[in-house]
Amino acid sequence: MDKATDSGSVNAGSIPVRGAKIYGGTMEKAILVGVKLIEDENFEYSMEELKNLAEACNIEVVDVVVQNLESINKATYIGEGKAHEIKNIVNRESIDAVIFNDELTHSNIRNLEEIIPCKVIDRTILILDIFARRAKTKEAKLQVEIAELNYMLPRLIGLRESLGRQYGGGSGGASNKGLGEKKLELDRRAIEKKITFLNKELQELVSVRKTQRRRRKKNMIPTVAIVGYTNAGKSTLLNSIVDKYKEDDEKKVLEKDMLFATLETSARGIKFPGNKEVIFVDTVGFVSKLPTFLVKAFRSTLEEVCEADLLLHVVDYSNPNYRDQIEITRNVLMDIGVKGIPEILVYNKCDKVNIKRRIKEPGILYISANNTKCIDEVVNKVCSEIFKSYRKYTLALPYDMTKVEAFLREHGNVIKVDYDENINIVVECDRQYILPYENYIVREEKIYN
Ligand SMILES: Nc1nc2c(ncn2[C@@H]2O[C@H](COP(=O)(O)OP(=O)(O)OP(=O)(O)O)[C@@H](O)[C@H]2O)c(=O)[nH]1
Ligand SMILES: [Mg+2]
Repeated sequence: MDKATDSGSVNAGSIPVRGAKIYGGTMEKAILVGVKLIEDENFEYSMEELKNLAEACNIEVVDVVVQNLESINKATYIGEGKAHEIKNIVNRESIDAVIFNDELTHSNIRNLEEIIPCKVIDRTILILDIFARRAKTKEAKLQVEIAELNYMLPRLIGLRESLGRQYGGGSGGASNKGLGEKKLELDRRAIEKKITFLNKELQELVSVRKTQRRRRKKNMIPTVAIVGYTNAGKSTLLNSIVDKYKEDDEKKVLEKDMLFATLETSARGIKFPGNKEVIFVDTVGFVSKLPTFLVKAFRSTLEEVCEADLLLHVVDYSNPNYRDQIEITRNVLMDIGVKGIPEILVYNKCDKVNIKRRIKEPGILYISANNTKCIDEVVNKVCSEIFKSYRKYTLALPYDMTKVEAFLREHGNVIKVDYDENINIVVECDRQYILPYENYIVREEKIYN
């Protein structure tokens, strides 16, 4: 069977896209290139972030080239003159790669590589590369592979044009296709097939998690999704909560000072005092200009977020660009269809900030995720939001309803029981559990405001 038509045999590495797959063992030297458009206020920050992304790929940044433009040059992204300037630096400094702060089209890459004598890479490839390095579970690996193939698909079409010309085809209709063009057509079909195949495999994996979610929903255990920019401290916060409230020694999630430490969602069920059970879900972090097809590939993982009852939005308050990071996170959340879920903003890493010099905004939690005192504050706030429909009820039950006490112990926090002519129970719980016994309520009080 032709290799290219066998959906199982094509992998991202076999597709002729120059610049893709940059991860190797040795440290490479690179130049960063950015185009600053007039209205782009976040430009400096996005360049700094590009440097971090490069370093996460084991690349040494030797120089940074910036060009101010009114609009992007369609053929070469930067101006042609600038491309020649870069060529000189590449030759002088023995540069291995030039990295652009945006997603380049295939023809951009092709035109640039005609001038610049080294690899031309874009921001998307860097992000894909980091995701590929970090992916550990089968689910994460599948999602990254789907994203990589989706990145290649539109670029193949550009490649077909150039190869078609090269092999003498392209203009004479389907019957006169050049060899290169035919090969690429097969590659394109094979990639599409492979994407469908991988998506199916992914859905099977995801369905296990869906079943778990359904069970949780049935048991009405509320879910809190911990979301935010990469490296904000989401996993650290979850670990601190687990540390403090989990009786058994449940496995911790990975927390590390690197971009995209978390690529898979992990759920941890915690029972707070008073029989208040909550599932916390740690999620993949976001970054600016996160490629849409990558978000799409991770959609199934991120579905957990769409179904959460509350979002804990963790922010690295020590980062000067924390406001942009909030906005970027909210935009990605909107893209994946999150709407109408209440959000608690948690400004983290306050230990790194001289907080007295900043004005505290109301409604925001200022914490350090590794400080246990702060964890109580977070938990109180989460509980007051999640359990806001909880009330403190005093019931006077007849003696033929003794089973109710056991039921309420299971679903609520029984504070007191005494027996006179009735069974008198004081319990904190959700209204739904008390409804069958509402005729026996003698007092109802609010717990949270
Ligand atoms: N100084 C300080 N460091 C913190 C705090 N919270 C987290 N960190 C550190 O920040 C780094 C990133 O933390 P993680 O919890 O892995 O961040 P994350 O948001 O899960 O990151 P991704 O999984 O990449 O999205 C780690 O080195 C943590 O130790 C904090 O309150 N103060
Ligand atoms: Mg994490």
